[in-house]
Amino acid sequence: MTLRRLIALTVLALIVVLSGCGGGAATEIDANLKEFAFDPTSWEVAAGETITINLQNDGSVEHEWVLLQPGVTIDSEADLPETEEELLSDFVYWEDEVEPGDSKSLTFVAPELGEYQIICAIPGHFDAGMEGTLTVVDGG
Ligand SMILES: [Cu+2]
Repeated sequence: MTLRRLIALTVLALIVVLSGCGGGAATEIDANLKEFAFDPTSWEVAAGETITINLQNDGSVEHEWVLLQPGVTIDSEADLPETEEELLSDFVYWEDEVEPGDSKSLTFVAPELGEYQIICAIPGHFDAGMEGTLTVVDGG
């Protein structure tokens, strides 16, 4: 291998590595859930990207990772609707739940640019502190 070819390959490898970083926005995120918090409490992803989320429940009861719709935030559980049907149609952009001690990897498509509230919608959990933020940035 000539030196010139080695340099060319090195530059190519660097471009591949750097372009994979996408300006800091992840296409794979981890979320650990327990009583009564998310870890971490904030995530950043790129708009329109297919995001893999690795949910892990380190707690002793079931938990949810619920991404609320654009423009929808709650201050307390009293703001949530009475029925599951209304919750899903008017509040939830994407959600899934995980049993205690269990983990799963799922995908969702990141919504438009903005800041989104993440909650656990199981009664008592949001008010106890299960809240986070998903920031959606331009993936460029
Ligand atoms: Cu919970």
